[in-house]
Amino acid sequence: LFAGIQDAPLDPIMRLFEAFNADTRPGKLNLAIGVYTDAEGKVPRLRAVQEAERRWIDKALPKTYRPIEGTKPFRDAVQALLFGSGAAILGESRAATLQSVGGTGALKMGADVLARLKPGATVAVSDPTWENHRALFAQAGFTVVDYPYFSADTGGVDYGAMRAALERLPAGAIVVLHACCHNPTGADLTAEEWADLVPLMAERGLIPFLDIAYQGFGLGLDADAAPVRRFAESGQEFLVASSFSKSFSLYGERVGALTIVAADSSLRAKVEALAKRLVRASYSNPHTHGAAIVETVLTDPALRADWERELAEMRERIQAMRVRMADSLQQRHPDRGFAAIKVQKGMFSYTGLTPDEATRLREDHEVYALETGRVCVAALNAHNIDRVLDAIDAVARR
Ligand code: PLP
Ligand code: TYF
Repeated sequence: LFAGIQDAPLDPIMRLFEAFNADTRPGKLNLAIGVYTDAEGKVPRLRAVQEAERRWIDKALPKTYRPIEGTKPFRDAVQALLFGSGAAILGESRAATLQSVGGTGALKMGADVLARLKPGATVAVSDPTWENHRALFAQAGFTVVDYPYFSADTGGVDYGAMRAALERLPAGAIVVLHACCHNPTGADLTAEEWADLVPLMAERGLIPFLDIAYQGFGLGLDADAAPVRRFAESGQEFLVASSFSKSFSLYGERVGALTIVAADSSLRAKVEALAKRLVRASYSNPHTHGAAIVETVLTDPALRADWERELAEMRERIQAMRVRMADSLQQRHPDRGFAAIKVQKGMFSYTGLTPDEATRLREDHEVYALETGRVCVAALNAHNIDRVLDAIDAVARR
């Protein structure tokens, strides 16, 4: 039965994660995986999350099944977070939101819905992108191609090349777009570029699938969702995968949501029913605990305000690490383009380190980065940053 299975490697993030866990050196430091740690190097338990959990336990509610699509307060809160609390689309009933198994589950549910509607379509992802995008859409039966995105010369987006490639895609192709805090590069489109891209997608008949896994980590909760809001205002149909893993520091609880925006409410009802049928035959009902916590924090005004404050603290802490890293490395290696780290957004940066440099960083300095040169800036803090900067300096010197 199993003999015919072909060996295939785990994706590089998971491979390094396993190597890190097996590493017995006491000074090992993981900048390879996308997890936010606080000033003391710990994965935070957010204050508002802890309070919501206490309330949840005190209520001791029965643990019955949740609706397939999640509760209405949860879905409404997700839409308000995405579209803005006073957005016109909230009253149009043309957006369906379903609770998902993290952001990954939202992408997978969206891929399964699209596979029914556009079998065999092309899915275009940015070059580079989060490792799992390609595998996930390929597994759902799509042909995955990439579009140019990152410019190593500027540390930003090569929007001209990206636009030209999108114009060449066939109508009906699905285009995966990182709404903010691009993983792995940290390079985001500008507001002007989004203003150009949104109508282009409609003109070309392309299907936008926005991935927003880091809302609040770039410029702020509203500013980071600006691309989603622009698509909503354009009237076109699109999908959005939200993840709350990072913004609530609830990675293992697997809380996310898929939002499908249709042209009108009757089409919304059709696609929502399709998504629910697919979920029913896939895992039947979503989790209770994590989503109940997120729902409480988003809907209770005091907890909401405290969460927003703590999220802002996380964002500002990352930004402070970016400034220190960029300034120090730029000064020591003015020709290496390290200054872009300061402009890049979110948890990651493409540092421009070569695979060989990343290997020496791991072997000689116990610092794990991806071979692509991606580092998780959100894992730096005042205790480890000097050591990391000296290590990068040392490997870049040879
Ligand atoms: N999309 C992107 C761009 C990500 O970086 C991640 C997680 O790292 C996800 C989706 C998946 O998020 P989750 O852990 O909630 O499944
Ligand atoms: O891009 C990253 O580093 C991660 C991706 O169990 C990831 O956020 C997600 C889930 C997981 C391991 C890695």
